[in-house]
Amino acid sequence: MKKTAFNSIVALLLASSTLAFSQFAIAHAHLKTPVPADKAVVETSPQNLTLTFTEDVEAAFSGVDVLNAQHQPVAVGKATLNDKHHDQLIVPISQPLPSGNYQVNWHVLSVDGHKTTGSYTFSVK
Ligand SMILES: [Cu+2]
Repeated sequence: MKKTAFNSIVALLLASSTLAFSQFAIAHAHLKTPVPADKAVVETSPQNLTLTFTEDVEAAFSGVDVLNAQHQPVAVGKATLNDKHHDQLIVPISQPLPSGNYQVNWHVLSVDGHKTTGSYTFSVK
């Protein structure tokens, strides 16, 4: 009897951890790897920002706003998806960025229909 009770507790724990894991697996798109990286200091202006998410995203409903240290918007091109990796958004920088700090505010719609937003910063030396 004791062993049966133990087994059902184990089964319950396994079931709940599987549930927790699957909820994590279907979670919204979170930013995994931005390039330049969060808080990076780069030598020269990047030509693109590349943002890799934890899930595939819809380019048409995803994009970034880049602000300089004076909180003025910086001109960026239309965000497109990497052809082969639909979790990767590529944003062309229209004109080379002068030295300074930049804030990237991103918003994406993941393929599961959820919207997420976030921000990070990087600097050009
Ligand atoms: Cu989601």
